[in-house]
Amino acid sequence: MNDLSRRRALGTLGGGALLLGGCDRLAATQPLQHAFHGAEGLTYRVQRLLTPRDAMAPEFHGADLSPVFRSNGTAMPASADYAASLASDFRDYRLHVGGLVARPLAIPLDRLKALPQRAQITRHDCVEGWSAIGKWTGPALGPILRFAGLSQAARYVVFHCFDDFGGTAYYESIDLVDAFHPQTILAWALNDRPLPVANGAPVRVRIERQLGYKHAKYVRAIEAVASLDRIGRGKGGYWEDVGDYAWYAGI
Ligand SMILES: Nc1nc2c(c(=O)[nH]1)N[C@H]1C(S)=C(S)[C@@H](COP(=O)(O)O)O[C@H]1N2
Ligand SMILES: [Mo]
Repeated sequence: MNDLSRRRALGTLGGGALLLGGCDRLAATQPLQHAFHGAEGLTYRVQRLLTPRDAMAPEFHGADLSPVFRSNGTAMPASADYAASLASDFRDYRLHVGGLVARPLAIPLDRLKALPQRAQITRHDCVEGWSAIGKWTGPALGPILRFAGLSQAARYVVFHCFDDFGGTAYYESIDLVDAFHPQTILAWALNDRPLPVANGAPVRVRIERQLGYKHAKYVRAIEAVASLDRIGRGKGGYWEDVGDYAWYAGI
């Protein structure tokens, strides 16, 4: 797709009602992560030296797809809001993009599907020791942030989810290197079908260079922030705060 048609497709974001003005321990499979546990900045810098952060995650072929892409963590968010939205086939769903942006967005599902799409067959690695290969389809996150007018002050992107664990909604965050990585997409399809509820319907993020818990399911809102200090307990994600997982979970 050339720049012009990309801009046109993104232009559709501006129309109509759209613009308004929101696991357990680290497994032995991650020795590096584990060794530097507690020295987050160091892990991050070491990883940066070992692999360029903009390198692509390996992509696979149709023949490699796992027969079943298992679900992990929440398989059905318990909130009444979510149930109502699911019952209406997510017709009332809006992906909110806010925080440090010039133009907050509320994007309906059909608009997300009308944007330029990326499809990728990748391997998902969960720290609990399982992997699965799936095909994910959705728009890249970067152009959406750009369209929203991401502020110069923004350093991180936070994903707020519909599901909660004992009253705390699941959340995750990434830096702008991952936010603008071409394989970071807002997936609404798994294996060419709308995302099953167990895998995060209607929208889940794919951050292919990081471990499974970073791939927030049931995304309700995306918030651009300058610091993670005021998000949850400050470590940038539900499991980071509660389970002491590493914020940077590069693979
Ligand atoms: N909102 C939300 N996102 C989540 C989770 C969750 O429980 N809630 N679990 C995480 C973990 S630990 C993994 S491994 C993957 C599992 O994705 P799947 O259910 O599609 O296999 O989602 C991640 N994202
Ligand atoms: Mo996981």
